[in-house]
Amino acid sequence: MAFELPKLDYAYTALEPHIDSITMEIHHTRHHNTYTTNLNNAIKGTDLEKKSIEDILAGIASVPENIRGAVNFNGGGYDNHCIFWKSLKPQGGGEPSGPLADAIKKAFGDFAKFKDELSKAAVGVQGSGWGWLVTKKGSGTVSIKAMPNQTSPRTEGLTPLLGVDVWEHAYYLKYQNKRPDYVAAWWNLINWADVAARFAAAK
Ligand code: MN3
Repeated sequence: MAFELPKLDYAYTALEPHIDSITMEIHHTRHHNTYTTNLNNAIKGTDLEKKSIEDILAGIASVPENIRGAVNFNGGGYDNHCIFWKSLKPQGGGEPSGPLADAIKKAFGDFAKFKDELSKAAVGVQGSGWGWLVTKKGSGTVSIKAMPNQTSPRTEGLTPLLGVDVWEHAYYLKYQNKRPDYVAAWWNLINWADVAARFAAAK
């Protein structure tokens, strides 16, 4: 079964003014679509066609060498963006509650410190990449991880919970080179129920 570009749960205009509609449309219909197409092309005719994206990325070391780079990049790009759209919603933001809030407090002291650290990690990515809140399956704990390009935290045995895309295609039309402003605005869109569900599933 080929991987499919997921439909968004909201309109391209729905995340205005924090993320503009043209950026949303191009990001989804072109960038995410291209990762999806190129992932499918890379795994065509291989056993990977029968695997989930989670298993493919977690097992990246055993992917045949001739397609490993393409699978790492496009598979990561496919999965990262699936998580990205789901983790956002119109009128999102605020703070999480429940076990996720407790884990964040335990790891960072309080929510403000966590927000500051994830923002710094994302803004500090050199070139293109992502800032992530991750967990290790079964641990019940969370941490921050900056990843280059489209490399998924799953390739390092981690489960991604919440990620901010800091490729220029994610913000340049509206924010130009002001990545910190984009990251600050992104916090207003977080769908914490979605992030908490991902954390609960990994516990
Ligand atoms: Mn992107």
